[in-house]
Amino acid sequence: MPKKVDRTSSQKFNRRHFVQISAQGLVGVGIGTFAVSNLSLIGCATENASKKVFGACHHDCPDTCSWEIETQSGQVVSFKGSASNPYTAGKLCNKMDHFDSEVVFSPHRLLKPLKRVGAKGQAEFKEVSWEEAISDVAKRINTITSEKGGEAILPFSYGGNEGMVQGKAGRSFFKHIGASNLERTICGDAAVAGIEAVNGQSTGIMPEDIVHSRYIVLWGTNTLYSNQHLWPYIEKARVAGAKLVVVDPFVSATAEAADVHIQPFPGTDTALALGMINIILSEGLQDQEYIDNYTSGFEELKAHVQKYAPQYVSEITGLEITDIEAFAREYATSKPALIRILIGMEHQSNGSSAFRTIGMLPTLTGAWKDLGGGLMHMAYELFGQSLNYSIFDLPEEVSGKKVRSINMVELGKALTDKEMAPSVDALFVYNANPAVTIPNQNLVLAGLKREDLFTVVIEHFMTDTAMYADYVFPATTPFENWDLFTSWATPYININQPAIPPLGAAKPNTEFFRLLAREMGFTEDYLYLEDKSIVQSMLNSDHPYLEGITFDSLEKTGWARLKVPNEWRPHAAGNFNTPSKKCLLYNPDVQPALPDYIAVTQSETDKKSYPLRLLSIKSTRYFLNSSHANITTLRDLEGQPMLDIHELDAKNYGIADGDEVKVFNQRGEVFLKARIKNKVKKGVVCMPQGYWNSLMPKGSSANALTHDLLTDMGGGAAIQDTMVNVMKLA
Ligand SMILES: Nc1nc2c(c(=O)[nH]1)N[C@H]1C(S)=C(S)[C@@H](COP(=O)(O)OP(=O)(O)OC[C@H]3O[C@@H](n4cnc5c(=O)[nH]c(N)nc54)[C@H](O)[C@@H]3O)O[C@H]1N2
Ligand SMILES: Nc1nc2c(c(=O)[nH]1)N[C@H]1C(S)=C(S)[C@@H](COP(=O)(O)OP(=O)(O)OC[C@H]3O[C@@H](n4cnc5c(=O)[nH]c(N)nc54)[C@H](O)[C@@H]3O)O[C@H]1N2
Ligand code: SF4
Ligand SMILES: [Mo]
Repeated sequence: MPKKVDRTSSQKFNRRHFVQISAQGLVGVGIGTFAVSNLSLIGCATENASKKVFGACHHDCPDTCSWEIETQSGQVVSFKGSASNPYTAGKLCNKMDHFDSEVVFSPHRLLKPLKRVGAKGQAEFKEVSWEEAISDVAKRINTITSEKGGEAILPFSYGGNEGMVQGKAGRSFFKHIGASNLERTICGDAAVAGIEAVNGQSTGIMPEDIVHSRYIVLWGTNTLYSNQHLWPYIEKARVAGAKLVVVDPFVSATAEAADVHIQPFPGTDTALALGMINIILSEGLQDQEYIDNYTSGFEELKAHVQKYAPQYVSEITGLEITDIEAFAREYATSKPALIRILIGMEHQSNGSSAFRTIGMLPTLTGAWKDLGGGLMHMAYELFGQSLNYSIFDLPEEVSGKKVRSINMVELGKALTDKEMAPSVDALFVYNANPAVTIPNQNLVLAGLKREDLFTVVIEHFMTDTAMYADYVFPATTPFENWDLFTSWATPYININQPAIPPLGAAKPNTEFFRLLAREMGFTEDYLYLEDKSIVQSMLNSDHPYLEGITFDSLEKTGWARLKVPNEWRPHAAGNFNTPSKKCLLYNPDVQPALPDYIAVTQSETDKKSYPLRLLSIKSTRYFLNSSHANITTLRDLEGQPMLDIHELDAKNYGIADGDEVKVFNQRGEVFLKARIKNKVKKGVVCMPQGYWNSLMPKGSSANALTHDLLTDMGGGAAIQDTMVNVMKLA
């Protein structure tokens, strides 16, 4: 049973999952049971020589740090960031500095397949062999597919491993069996849909070029925590005279470090950007020549923004008119002016429109013409264009198979919907921890509790999701497997060579699916691709961005920067990725054709019951989403989660700084301490996302409150469109 966590004892955080060895011979999961002795495991390696291998961080993080591992007689003797990579510059972040001891060789790591023997969610398992476990899974899948069809099976994987090999594992297998398709939209899709609606693609300027910028807007992104390796470049620009503006409804660490912090109400950026356009156009601050040459729909936009007069925008955003005007004027008249957008801001019902509108600003001012001017967003399209993905090609009858799609944001609904035909009867979770990270947590947990749901989890740790599994399989870490890492926000590519053999009975994700395919009697070659050959094949490309970058060269250097042109000004002369090559200020192919500020309406009763807007953001410095939130050292450094509340709201509720409070709504409740540091505006509260439910009082964390509403475009998660109430605990 989830025990009430004594939050004064860090020990408890680690011990939570470890069920006592019972008289019936059940084994506990964790401490001691599968203890990995670093020395005993790798001490038996036969290799005596010293070896250096290259790798990279597998996390869903824009930085994709390069690393080097040295082994001696098969033992890891050194693990560090690669100093040769100028971007990540030999520094891993505080979350990953001790990845070797805190994850790879953690005594809590899962190293044996486990079979459930207790009730769902009780984390009572017994160790089984791979043979037995795979055979059982195969039988169950065969039964389900023959009775209900492949669509009764749902793969659920996300960015826990971003590798081209371990991240994409299982995709062909699930296509082959005709499983339901998972729409993987929780991170970035809404942002990208917004930018694509204007520019046709999301690649903007390259990260290092921010040093040339003299007016930098970090719009809805917490660079100091979430994109740390960009920060030194921002500092360089500041030393050279750049002004730094942060737009964020929360006083993030980055907002605190900025020259100017603009603090709108959550989800109102579309109105703010439309208001800025109104001011820029009415004051004639636009670059009309650039607009005339490289855009379409200018007149429609000009007419549209009339209604976003400063007064109206001030009412929506809660910003002073003078601040909105100053921001618009400074942005339009400073050169080079750069807007850095990333992802966090998309998690609003109007989130995609916010990106879309902000995406128009550099076009209207002609900022794209300057080196260091324009928009900085993603970089993954560069890899999509240049790598060779043909190894993943499937025969038409497999790839073209029509199957239903299930949006990952709506996992709770999909698992509990009684009308759904066929019902989801088997769930495969890997590279993800949905019990913590998916909105409407209690609905997700209700689904995971279903006795008739067969759940398989592949993991490093006994996560809150794995606790509900019927079978848990131990996964390797990047120390133990091959991979190739592209990056979603930099032009750097990394090879990942295994440094040591898999620990215990851990296997790469890919191996799990090869074993399952074999057990199910499938013979198709595309189900048996070898990890190393995937890396080799993807690099086998003559695209100019990959000139001189080969499997052999990466084996020697570890990383490489794509050979994109040195002076990267993608839209200095238009050249947008739209059919007309123009930036689409008005886009009739998208609904609505012009972005508008549209807020979610609440019923009058709900307004009274849940008057506060909740932000649950990745303000954690020591966790990466829910990853690492189980590691005592990092958890201690991060401290307890706090609810930020404005002093006037606190006063209203009779809450003092440090009081224990309950935050609640229709979906759930979360218990934590209040912090009154005015990091949010009146009417807004904020708590961190990432803490494991099982390590929180009464087993629930931020997503117990969040809404599983979708964003306006891109099928993303409007997680931050959540209303709550707060109560002081006696
Ligand atoms: N330390 C750490 N680093 C991480 C992660 C982590 O969990 N911890 N997660 C990784 C992942 S998966 C991702 S996607 C990236 C995300 O990196 P970012 O895009 O930087 O995303 P977030 O930290 O979610 O949000 C950034 C800021 O957006 C603000 N925000 C929320 N709503 C709004 C809004 O309506 N308008 C505006 N203007 N701002 C808003 C939040 O208050 C927050 O401070 O970070 C990655 N890096
Ligand atoms: N309230 C709220 N919710 C959010 C967000 C928010 O800002 N607020 N942010 C959202 C965003 S942007 C994202 S990206 C999602 C992230 O949500 P998830 O993708 O669920 O991310 P993690 O919590 O990091 O879980 C990744 C898991 O993968 C496991 N893993 C790592 N490597 C491997 C491997 O090689 N094999 C296997 N089998 N497993 C591996 C890790 O141990 C970890 O448990 O959360 C979203 N949820
Ligand atoms: S989490 Fe991000 S910053 Fe930290 S090591 Fe990994 S890629 Fe680098
Ligand atoms: Mo993300």
